[in-house]
Amino acid sequence: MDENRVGYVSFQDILSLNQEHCKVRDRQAVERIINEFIWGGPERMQMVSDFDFTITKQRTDDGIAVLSSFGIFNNCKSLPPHYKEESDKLFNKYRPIEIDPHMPIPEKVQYMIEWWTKSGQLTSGFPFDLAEIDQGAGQFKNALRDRTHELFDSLRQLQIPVLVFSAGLGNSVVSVLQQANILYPNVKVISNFLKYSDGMLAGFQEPMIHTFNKNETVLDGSEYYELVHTRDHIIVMGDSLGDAHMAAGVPASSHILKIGFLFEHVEANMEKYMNTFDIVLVDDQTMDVPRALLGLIERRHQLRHPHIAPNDAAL
Ligand code: MG7
Ligand code: MG
Repeated sequence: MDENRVGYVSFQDILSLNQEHCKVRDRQAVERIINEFIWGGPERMQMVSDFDFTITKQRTDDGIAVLSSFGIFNNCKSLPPHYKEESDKLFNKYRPIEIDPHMPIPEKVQYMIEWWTKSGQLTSGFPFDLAEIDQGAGQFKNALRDRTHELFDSLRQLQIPVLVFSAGLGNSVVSVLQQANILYPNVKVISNFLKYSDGMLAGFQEPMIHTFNKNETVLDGSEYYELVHTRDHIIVMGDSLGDAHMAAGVPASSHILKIGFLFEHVEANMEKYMNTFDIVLVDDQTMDVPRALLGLIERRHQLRHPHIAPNDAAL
């Protein structure tokens, strides 16, 4: 990408990237990739986003804690008496392993498979009305990052496919997105969905999506892969270090821009986040940065295709 090319955008001119809480390790690399995105246009873009605490907020204005997608399920009233207790036991055993900074990933993978398997077994053999999830999820449709609606509206207008990729519970994810009115046709949720057999819950549907296989390799050969495999300009968003690898499995020539939302233990985590994500947003509870990037892509697109949006061409 030629810096002297007409229309080349410099890092310093993108206001949202120059905010104090927006940390970028390699400004030149980010500038280059953003210009590739702008020149490639919406046709070559796709977005891959985590759900829990990425589409939902890490911190709300009213201080109400946001439940995770599994948390929404665990909070349902009709679950068997010991369900929550057993589920908490599993969480207390496996969660420290999931985030252990010392254990090698291959070793963790075994434990994660164990966790999701045991959780599936626990989530079996009793009736459950999905309306309960809708009820719980409804509380959190207003706990999405500020201007999430605007972001999803732009993505829809530009016909950019969005993959919401979650190792959590898909039924909760879908319910929140649906009740927030952002589950547009260009949005696809890949996650763990409840399975039923003879009117009873029977664990989760295949394939199991856990923390360390949450990437586009699990999509191989799927319909979604067919839809996006030619879209080699990818924005990835997440709040956990593992989320940075969600676009693994796409062609090696792809340009991937990784945005990480950092909130907890900022000091202790900063170095790892900076080494893992291209852009690290510290306690940013908005979608303003991804929106700014889409805005740049959209503006150039409209200038090239003025017949598509004649009224906005002057923006
Ligand atoms: N996570 C993974 N599993 C469970 C579960 O069975 N119950 C609860 N409450 N949490 C679980 O959003 C994905 C995250 O959810 C957690 C099987 C893991 O920490 C995982 O990263
Ligand atoms: Mg998350």
